Amino acid sequence: NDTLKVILLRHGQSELNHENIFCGWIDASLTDKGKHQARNAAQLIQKYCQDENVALPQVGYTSRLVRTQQTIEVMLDELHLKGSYEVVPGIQYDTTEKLESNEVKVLQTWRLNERHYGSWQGQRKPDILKEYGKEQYMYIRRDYQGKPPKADLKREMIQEVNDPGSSTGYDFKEPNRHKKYSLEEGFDVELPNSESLCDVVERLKPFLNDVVLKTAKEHNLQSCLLVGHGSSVRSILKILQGISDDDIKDVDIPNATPLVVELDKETFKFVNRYYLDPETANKDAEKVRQEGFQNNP
Ligand code: DG2
Repeated sequence: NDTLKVILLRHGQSELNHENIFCGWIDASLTDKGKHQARNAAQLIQKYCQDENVALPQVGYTSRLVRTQQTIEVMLDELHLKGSYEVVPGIQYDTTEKLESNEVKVLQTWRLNERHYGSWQGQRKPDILKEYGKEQYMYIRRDYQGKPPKADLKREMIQEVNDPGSSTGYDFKEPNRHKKYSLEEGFDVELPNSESLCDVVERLKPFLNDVVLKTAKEHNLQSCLLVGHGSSVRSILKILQGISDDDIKDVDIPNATPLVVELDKETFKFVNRYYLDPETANKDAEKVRQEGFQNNP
């Protein structure tokens, strides 16, 4: 088996996905449906690995947002695997570190976070569509260079994590209660307060090369699992498959639907890409595209 299987997944449905609200860096939890989707994704991956005679991922990656972390936790539970979790604040990571055979190493990085949706975060998609009009709405949502207006950085970066049940994850009354990104702040780059897809590609590229692919090569891995968001999964696809700035506009990623990218093990050249459940994936991708255009989520 001469290809590396990079298994990509967007997290399961979040509370804000359910409410049709732009989420970005807001720390929304998974809904029950989202957890169920994660279990289903784990089963699909297990079946695929058995059928293809590929080892299950020994290394997984998530963003620093709770919806990807919950997704991988539920998946590992479904697969009866133990996870060991570590935050990687920059791109310096010792890829030679030993992997334990009885557990999955899960590395968490802000570079896999959703695109920072600036001032659109926390706003209902139909309201933004009404305010900006169809053309601007789709330009900012899907054009490679489309960028929402900046958010108030003080409010965006300081997140309240003591109340996982709150749908926004913010505490506007006591904004200093918890600094979620204190590890990363001042580490190597300034954290964003609004991003285009192009910005996400730029922040992801070094992590993909220096950590994800290097680790795969170092340990001769057959597979790895990346759990990200709509925009971070699109960015990874763009980078690994070499999709053009123009064509990436038409790619939409549904929740918790495993997408495999096969790369040549030596050169990391793109070989193939496919969804494990293409029928559901295509149907759900179209729904993602239409978000905002109907009033009900
Ligand atoms: C969605 C993507 O990201 O929204 O930020 O609301 O993957 O974290 O649920 P995710 C958000 P669209 O760009 O698809 O509108």
